[in-house]
Amino acid sequence: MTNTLVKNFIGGEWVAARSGETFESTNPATEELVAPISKSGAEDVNAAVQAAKDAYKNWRLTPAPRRGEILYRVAHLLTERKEEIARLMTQEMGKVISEARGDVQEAIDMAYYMGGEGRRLMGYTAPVEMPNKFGMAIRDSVGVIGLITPWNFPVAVPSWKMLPALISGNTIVFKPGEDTPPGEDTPAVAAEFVRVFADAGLPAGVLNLVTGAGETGSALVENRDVRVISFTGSTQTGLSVYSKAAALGKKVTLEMGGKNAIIVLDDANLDLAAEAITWSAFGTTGQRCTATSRLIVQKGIKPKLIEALVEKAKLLKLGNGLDESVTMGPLVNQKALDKVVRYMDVAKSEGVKILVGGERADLGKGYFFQPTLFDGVKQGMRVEQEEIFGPVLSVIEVESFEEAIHVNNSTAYGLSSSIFTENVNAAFRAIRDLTTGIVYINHGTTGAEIQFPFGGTRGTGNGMREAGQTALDSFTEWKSVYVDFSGRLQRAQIDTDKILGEN
Ligand code: UN1
Repeated sequence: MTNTLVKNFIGGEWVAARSGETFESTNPATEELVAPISKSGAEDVNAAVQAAKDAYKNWRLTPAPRRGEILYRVAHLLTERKEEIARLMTQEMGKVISEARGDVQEAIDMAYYMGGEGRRLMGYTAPVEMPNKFGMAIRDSVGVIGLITPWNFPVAVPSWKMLPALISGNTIVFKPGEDTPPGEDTPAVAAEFVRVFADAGLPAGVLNLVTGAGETGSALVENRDVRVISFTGSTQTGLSVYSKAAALGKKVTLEMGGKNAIIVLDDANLDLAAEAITWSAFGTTGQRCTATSRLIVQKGIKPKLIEALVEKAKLLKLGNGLDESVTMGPLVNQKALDKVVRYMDVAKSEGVKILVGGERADLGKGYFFQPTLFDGVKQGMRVEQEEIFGPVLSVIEVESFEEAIHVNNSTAYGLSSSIFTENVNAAFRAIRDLTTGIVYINHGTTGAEIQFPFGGTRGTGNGMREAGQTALDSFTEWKSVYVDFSGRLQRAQIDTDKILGEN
């Protein structure tokens, strides 16, 4: 892979950016080059959109079960190439290899799930008010879909968008990675993911890839032939995409930030909670939108739980994620590391106590930061409200169940939350009262499965959901169909009484 230029995939051809410009994708653990990448501009994006528009003519008419068969082949090829793609992912964005395999597995799961949807894509019929008349609502494709996806789940998250969009008969222009200067962070793995679709027999132009930075994404959002934008990434970029797309009347699916919490009540299973919190807070180096960044803990259990968490944080092994014994990789780039470092000053200025971590981890190379635990955090502090996106957990002590729920719900985000308790009544009250899109009982805040809706309330999104059946809502339009076989004019709402008893 190394040193081979990663090209755009447009109309079934791998082509360099028309400007000839490139940027570099580097390994965050070693700071070595992974690959040079094509830096695309509006002309590349527009060519990709045109290719997608041309391919749509046939793809929308391809029977959905046939489209599903291609998705099954995608699932098979991804299974075959799982290790290869996972290794490239670890090299490009740093997550440990076992997690990278899980990322690819999530796309395999989605390919099977949406492949099966090829024989469902269900609409519905309902009775109509006139005799000799039939009514149904069917899901229709939309056209060209624009995808803008993040680097933290470089295969799983694009798969949540691509697979439902494709099975529904749409064509795609895919722009991976957020606009982290100087470009995106996972273009090489995105290209290998797209190659799987091409090798599975997806017709030319149905899925197109353009790599680049912020201006590439803007060109996609601004192209009038792109009717839907599906975005996952930072709140700042997401809101800017949303407003630009809204001005052009586009449908937008947004998945943005999170400030997820685990609540631990006094009656919880302590060992289980400690293990789950460690995984949810420090897995993927805290760079999941579902990562736990707040621990809301009842007073009684707090001392023992904190002791267990400090112990576990110290046992994490930092390093290059390709080493199977490593349990925490680096942050994705210098900018992400600088942000985490800045939050240590914020914490100090807010009077927070650092129980463990709090500093860069010096491994010679790479963007490593120690797993960090903040104690004495109060609801409303910046470290409690803002998404840090690193291995940093704030501990907030509470007196009661009610206070825990209140603290959990008092952030600008609403993606996922969790509660550890052995009390079934408390568990069901929590399900009722936690105002996030995903709720876990006795399980950390990460680990959503693809057959259920994924997304959040408040500032996390715009009310849309990914995955599950709800994914189809982003990529289809409803078409209501009325068939009158009476041979005469039957006016709905007007001729109903007159016709009563006739057939
Ligand atoms: C994300 O963090 O952007 O639930 C996605 C999880 C994963 C997906 C996370 N299945 O943590």
